[in-house]
Amino acid sequence: MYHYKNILIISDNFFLINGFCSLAKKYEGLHVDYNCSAVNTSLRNNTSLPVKLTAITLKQDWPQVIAKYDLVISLHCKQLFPAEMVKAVKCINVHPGYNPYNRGWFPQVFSILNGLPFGATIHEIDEQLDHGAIIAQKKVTGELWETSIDVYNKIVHAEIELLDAYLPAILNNTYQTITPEVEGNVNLKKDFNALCQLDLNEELTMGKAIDRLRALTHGEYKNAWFTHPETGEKIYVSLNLEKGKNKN
Ligand code: 0FX
Repeated sequence: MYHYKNILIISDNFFLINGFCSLAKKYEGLHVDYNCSAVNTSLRNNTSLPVKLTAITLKQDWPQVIAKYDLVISLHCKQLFPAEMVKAVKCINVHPGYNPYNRGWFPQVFSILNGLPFGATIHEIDEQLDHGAIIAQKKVTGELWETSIDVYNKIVHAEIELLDAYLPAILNNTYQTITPEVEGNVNLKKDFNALCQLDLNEELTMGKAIDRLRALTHGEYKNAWFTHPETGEKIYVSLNLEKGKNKN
C-alpha cells in the first residue's frame, strides 16, 4: 500500500491527463479523482478522455480539497494553488520547463529566446510560481530548425517519462529533493503577449529575428503579429523551417 491513497489530479491539459491515466493503471488500490478548471468546458466535454473531469475553482473550493485528499498533483493546472492549500496538503507540480530557468508561462518560448535550458520538472509546490524543491527533472534539446511546438512536444513526453519513473517514490513519499542554488527567472502571460506584437521598425540581427519567430511559431496558434502600416489590419506571422540534407 502507498503512503498517499487519496489523490487529486488537477489538469487543463489533454495529453497529460491521458498519459497519467495510462500510468495510474499500474497502481492498484489508489483512489484518483480528476479535476480541471471550471472555465475549461472544452476539456470537460471531451469524450475521448478515459476519465470524467469535475470542474474546480481553487480560490473557493480549496477547503474541500484538503478535507478529501492527501496528495494533489498539478498537470498544467492553469489556476494558482492557494497558499492555505499548499500549506495543508502535499502539492506537486509537473511543469513544462527546466527549473529554475524560465519558470512561469510557456517556458520553451522564452528558452528559445534567451538560450536557457529546455526541459520538464516535477517539484513540490510552494507559495511562489514553479518554485518549490525539485523532485526530478529532465532536459530536452532545442535545435535551430525547431519551433516552439517541436520543443514542446518533446517536453510533454519528458513529463510523462518523469512521472513514470518517479510516481512510485512520490506515492510512497520516499523521493529526495534538491533545492536550486539560484532563483532563476519568471515569465508571465503578459510577457508572452508583449513578444507577440512585432514592431516593423525594430532593428535586430537575422539570427535574433529567426529566434523570435520560431519561439512564436506553434502549430495553428496565431501568435506573432504586426499592424499593416496603411490599413491598420493585423497581419499574423509564423515561420516555416526545414532542415536540408547537406551540411553546407
Ligand atoms: O498546458 P500548457 O502547456 O502549460 C501552461 C504553461 O506553459 C505552464 O507554465 C503552466 N504551468 C501551465 C498551467 O499552463 O499550456 P497550453 O496548452 O495553453 O499551451 C501549450 C503550448 O502552446 C505553449 O507552451 C505555447 C503554445 N501556445 C498556446 C497558446 C494558448 C501558443 O503558442 N499560443 C497560445 O495562444
